Amino acid sequence: MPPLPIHFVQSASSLHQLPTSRRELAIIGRSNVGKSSLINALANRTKLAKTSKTPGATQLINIFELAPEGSGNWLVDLPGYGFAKAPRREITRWREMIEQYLTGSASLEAVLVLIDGAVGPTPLDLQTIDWLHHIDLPARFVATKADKVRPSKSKARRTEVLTLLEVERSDVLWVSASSGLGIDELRREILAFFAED
Ligand SMILES: Nc1nc2c(ncn2[C@@H]2O[C@H](COP(=O)(O)OP(=O)(O)OP(=O)(O)O)[C@@H](O)[C@H]2O)c(=O)[nH]1
Ligand SMILES: [Mg+2]
Repeated sequence: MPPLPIHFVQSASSLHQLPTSRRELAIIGRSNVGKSSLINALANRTKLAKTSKTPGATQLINIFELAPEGSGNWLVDLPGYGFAKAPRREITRWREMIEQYLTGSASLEAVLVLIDGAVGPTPLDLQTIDWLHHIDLPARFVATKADKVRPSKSKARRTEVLTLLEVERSDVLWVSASSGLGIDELRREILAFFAED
């Protein structure tokens, strides 16, 4: 499976700054879960989306477009939630920006919800998933950092993820931006998502 041909379009701090698109798929999850790294892995690039060891790397709505230019097929990288070290005012501003985008974007049709596979679903993850359900936004679950889960813990962690999310095995795709596990499968799913009429 070739890398996804993705280019950066623009950053925005508000929904109103964005041009119209054809279809959007947003990536959400805790700060540091690996959202931006996943975009880089999908594109097989290292610096397309900004990543960082410390949480809070992504602070704006970042629009990436699938080729060709002007297709209007957007992969949207968002700031993470649960970044407790930022000033309270910043946290509120980010939350409002993300919520405004997720509830207000007309062409947003689904979200990839990233769960840190090395940590397991947190209460804040579960709360966010409930809220996505509440606003009727279809979610595909992706467990990240599979390479960080020790083989001896892998089975238990996979079961824990399914139990806490209350979903079936096929509802969670395990990936690793480092090893490449699951990346081809996700590329295929994303292409299929944008290929629909
Ligand atoms: N081992 C391992 N580390 C990963 C993986 N994906 C991301 N990381 C690391 O996790 C850290 C956070 O990655 P980011 O992609 O910046 O996370 P993010 O979700 O975009 O974070 P925010 O922008 O702060 O919300 C970085 O140090 C990455 O190198 C992975 O699959 N395996
Ligand atoms: Mg990021």
